[in-house]
Amino acid sequence: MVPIIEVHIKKIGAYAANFVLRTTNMDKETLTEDTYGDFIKVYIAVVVIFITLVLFLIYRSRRTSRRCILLTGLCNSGKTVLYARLVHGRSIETFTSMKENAGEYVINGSSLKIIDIPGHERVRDKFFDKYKVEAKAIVYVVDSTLIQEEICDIAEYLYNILSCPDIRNNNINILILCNKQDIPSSKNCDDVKSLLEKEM
Ligand SMILES: Nc1nc2c(ncn2[C@@H]2O[C@H](COP(=O)(O)OP(=O)(O)OP(=O)(O)O)[C@@H](O)[C@H]2O)c(=O)[nH]1
Ligand SMILES: [Mg+2]
Repeated sequence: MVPIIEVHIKKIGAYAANFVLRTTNMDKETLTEDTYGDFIKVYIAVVVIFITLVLFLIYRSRRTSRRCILLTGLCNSGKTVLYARLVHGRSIETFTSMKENAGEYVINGSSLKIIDIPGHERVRDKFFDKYKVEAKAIVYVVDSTLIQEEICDIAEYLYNILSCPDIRNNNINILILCNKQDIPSSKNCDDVKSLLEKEM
């Protein structure tokens, strides 16, 4: 971006020098039309540089403003319960989410935005795409009681997230949360890990 701007500025500098030389050598009659044309060109160049600069600053600020933790995972894995515990400090009764929940989680004086992305296949990609550019980290919530039955879908969705260029190119950390450990039939973290490794 910077070299492009430099080249533009150099071009404008050269153009302006040329413009001054030409105008001083010209008759008054020929001056007006050409001068006006030159002025328009310089004006357009300045506007283009300005727009490029503004777009660059917007792009950079979007890249640096990653402060969201995305809660992702299949339906019923426990994302909304986790969200309510983090943001509201309590458990709630939940229903299948069809839209995201967003709230602030304050820790050690600084705050993070928590986004609970619905797990339903029809809507999850839409919400993930909306928030992936703001993702600082991702929590991939797994229902440890259903890991064997759902391993195919769990691995596929995780693979899609891992291979998303926005996530891969920005080294976004992903935590795999083995949820529902209070249920006796749940698989422990080592089992979940090896099942996922085998499937992927
Ligand atoms: N025993 C147990 N149940 C849990 C736990 N976390 C969530 N649940 C239950 O799992 C069910 C689904 O939880 P949700 O938080 O709604 O799941 P979700 O991931 O938000 O699901 P979607 O909105 O469909 O994507 C609810 O009945 C919760 O009470 C847990 O740690 N232990
Ligand atoms: Mg939910």
